[in-house]
Amino acid sequence: RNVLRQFGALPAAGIAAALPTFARAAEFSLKYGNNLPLTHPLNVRAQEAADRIAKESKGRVEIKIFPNNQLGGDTDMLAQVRSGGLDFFTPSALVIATLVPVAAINAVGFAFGDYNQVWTAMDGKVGAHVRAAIGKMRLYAFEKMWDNGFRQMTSSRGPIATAKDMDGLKIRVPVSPLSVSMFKGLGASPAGLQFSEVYSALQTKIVDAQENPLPIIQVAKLFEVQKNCSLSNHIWDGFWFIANGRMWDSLPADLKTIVAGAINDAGMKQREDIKKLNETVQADLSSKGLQFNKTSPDSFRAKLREAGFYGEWKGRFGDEAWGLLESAVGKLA
Ligand code: X2X
Repeated sequence: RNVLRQFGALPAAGIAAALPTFARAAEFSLKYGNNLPLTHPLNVRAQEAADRIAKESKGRVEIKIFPNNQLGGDTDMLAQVRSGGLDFFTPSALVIATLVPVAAINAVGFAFGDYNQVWTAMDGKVGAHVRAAIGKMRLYAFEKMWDNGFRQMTSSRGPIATAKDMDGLKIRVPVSPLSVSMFKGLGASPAGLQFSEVYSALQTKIVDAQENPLPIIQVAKLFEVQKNCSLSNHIWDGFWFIANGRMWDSLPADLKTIVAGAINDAGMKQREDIKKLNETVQADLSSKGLQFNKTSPDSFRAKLREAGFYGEWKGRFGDEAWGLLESAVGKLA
């Protein structure tokens, strides 16, 4: 991993003499892992950030990206970024919530009406509350959250128009207590699976359905193994760009400024990419055979209320976080 850090106890001249090629390696050689295909805007913008960081740090910081679950699924990467085996990771809010429960606050069903509400909350007090909680786990969360998107449901069983159509539906959800609870509340049979397993689980009909934002359905080619897409906008989901806390603390201040500046700027551009994609992705997926339908969100909300979903999660997140969310989106339960 970091050659100079490993040999930090040796006299510098000794290293240069013994290991001339290593001496030219970056001072901080860092690994970033994520769960998305290389073509997703998250990877495109992360590579730009890595290039900018290499340039601005004059080669002192090198970030190598491992996309598409190359280093294991989300659960593995979360463990690795905690231990220091990985330096950076971008878990969805749903996924980091297995470690930092309040991080799922943005994923409360049907909370956000639009992106204005999303970024006001996540760049404001809701985001600050979550970042502080992530910090307590010895992880550093960069300020700007990256966009995953509004989650939509796809199925090979037919269109979902109202909550009734979800009865007993075998649907894959991320490994996240909130997702499982929400889809149980809607009357479905959710299975928590890592994203690395989704395509084959759909292909082999272990599950009939899944839910994800349209850009993911596109880049992960889920349209190949699904027939219908029901536009439900049931959860807004984003990625926290996080760093191992010990690594982050060990970076000199000037390098922290360079790294954070590049990553936060890239995140803002990535949000714009998703916004643009949102304008074209439905037409593209239609042309590939996915059949779209609108849904009746009121039927889902009513079912969730009836199931006690909002009351339960208000209790689990606590009054402070719930209050911050409601001040951004209005009364929820
Ligand atoms: O696993 C998913 O569904 C994904 C890609 O949206 C997340 O990272 C939560």
